Parts: sequence; C-alpha cells; structure tokens
Amino acid sequence: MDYQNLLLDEQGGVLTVTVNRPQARNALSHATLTELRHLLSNLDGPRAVLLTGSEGPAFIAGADIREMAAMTPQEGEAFGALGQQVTRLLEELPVPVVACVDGYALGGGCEMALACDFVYATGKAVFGQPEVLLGLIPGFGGCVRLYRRVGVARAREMIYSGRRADAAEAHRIGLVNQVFDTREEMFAAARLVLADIAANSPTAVATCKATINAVDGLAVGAGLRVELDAFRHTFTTDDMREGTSAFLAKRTPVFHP
Ligand code: CO8
Repeated sequence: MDYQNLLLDEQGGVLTVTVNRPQARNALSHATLTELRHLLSNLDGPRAVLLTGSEGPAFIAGADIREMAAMTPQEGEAFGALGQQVTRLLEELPVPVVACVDGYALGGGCEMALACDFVYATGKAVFGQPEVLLGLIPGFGGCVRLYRRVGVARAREMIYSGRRADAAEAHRIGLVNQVFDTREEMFAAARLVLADIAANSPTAVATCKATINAVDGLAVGAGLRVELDAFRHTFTTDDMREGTSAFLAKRTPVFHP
C-alpha cells in the first residue's frame, strides 16, 4: 500500500510512524486510519514502534470532524470500528509501542496514545477527550482505556467535561511517563528506552505485554492463573535457557529476535 498520510522511518529496529496531515492537525481521516490498519496488520521485523505526529501544534487532533459531520449512523459505526481496530492492533503488537506526544492529543489522538504501551511527551502536550463538545463520545477506546490509566473518577471528569489536561497534569495523573523540554529530547529518550528493552529477551517482553493485556480487568485470582501459564511457557523458550545460563556464567546473554 502506498501511504499518503503516514511517514515511516526504521532505524536500529525501531519503526517510527508519523501521522502526517499537518493541514488538518494530523486528524485521523478514514484514509489515515485505513493506512494505519494496513501498516499494523502487516508489520514484519521491527523490535519496537514509536508513534508520533508531524511537527506542529498537534500530535493528533482527533478523528476527522469534517468527515464525521456528514456520516450516517452506519458510516459512523464503521468509522468507529475502524478506529477501534487500529487501537487494538497497536495494543496487541508483540513489540513495545511508545507514543511521543508533542502538542494536542485530543479525542482520537488521546485514544491512540492510550493504546500505546506508554507515553512520552513534551511540555507542549495537551490531552483531552472533547467529544461531548461535538455531541459525540470517545469511540476509539477512550471510555474503555482512559480510566485504566488515570482512575475512574478522573476519567469521568475528563470525558464528561471535555476539558484539557496539560503535560504536567497528564504526567501527575499517569497518562504520561515522562515530560521533556524539547521534541528532540523526547525522541532521544524514547529511542534509548526502546534500545534498553531491545537488549532483553524479545519473547519475554512479548509475553509480558500479552500477559498484561490478558489480565486487564480480571480478578486477582484469575489474573494470577493467566500469569502462571505465561510464566510456565517461558521455561520452554531458548531465551530463558540463554538468559539464566548467561547470568550464571557471568556473561551478557545473546537473544535472537
Ligand atoms: N478534524 C478535522 N479537521 C481538523 C481537526 C479535526 N479533528 N482538528 C483541526 N482540524 C483542521 C481545522 O479544521 C483547520 O482546517 P482549515 O485550515 O481548513 O480551517 C486546521 O485543521 C487547523 O485547525 P485550527 O486552526 O483549529 O488549528 P489550531 O492550531 O488553532 O488549533 C486544535 C488546534 C486545538 C487541535 C484545534 O484544531 C481543535 O480543537 N481541533 C479539534 C479537536 C477535537 O475536538 N478533537 C476531537 C475530535 S472527535 C474524535 O476524535 C472522536 C474519536 C472517536 C470517533 C468515533 C467515531 C464513531
């Protein structure tokens, strides 16, 4: 597929995906979401993904309001389903996905960030779910995922009011892991943490991610059973033999992707 709304750059196993519609503040049009779905369904090779928006006022200013304004209920549902597929694909990739947010992450933009493993931001980042101002609701997973990050009372307040949270607040409430002064510092830090992660067992990292996803919402007992199954599985892997024997031999383990 020829991507018109995405820029791709792979370096050292990290695929940087930049949503590139600066004229619409990187809003998620149907075409952009279709491209993202195609890309994420056909990823082959990268050890990590960094999701960002083209440089400017916005990370992603939400779903495309101009397109939504003319949609029938059926079209709206199909559009919502497409956005949900994209967030689910991000969430279920077997490699870490970091959102790098420099500017507005509103509506569907905030929801894309919420589907990533964690979020780095600049001081310019602004988060919010302003859908109710448009007579809409968060439809790309905001009602499902925001409270898991920030707690249910904060999520309700943000979603019902549609108010914006600046980078400092987003950091304080757990929406953002770290805030950086500049875009360059943010990307450098994201690449550093992804390089650290890439030095670890890829199968173990993928199993951690799948397990954290699988236990989400389960009661403790049920979650522990899922974790135990995954833990048992690690004993079948070459990486576990390599990692433990390297430790005992006081050498650096060598893991293969
Ligand atoms: N969709 C379409 N176009 C947009 C969007 C958007 N979300 N955001 C900005 N644009 C366009 C503007 O229309 C404008 O276009 P033009 O130049 O042709 O007039 C251009 O981008 C520049 O916009 P601004 O002049 O407003 O730029 P500013 O830098 O002054 O402001 C903001 C940036 C604060 C991001 C502002 O543009 C804004 O508030 N945008 C809308 C934010 C918003 O409400 N987002 C939520 C959208 S709803 C949503 O995401 C629902 C997700 C779930 C959908 C489920 C479907 C079923």
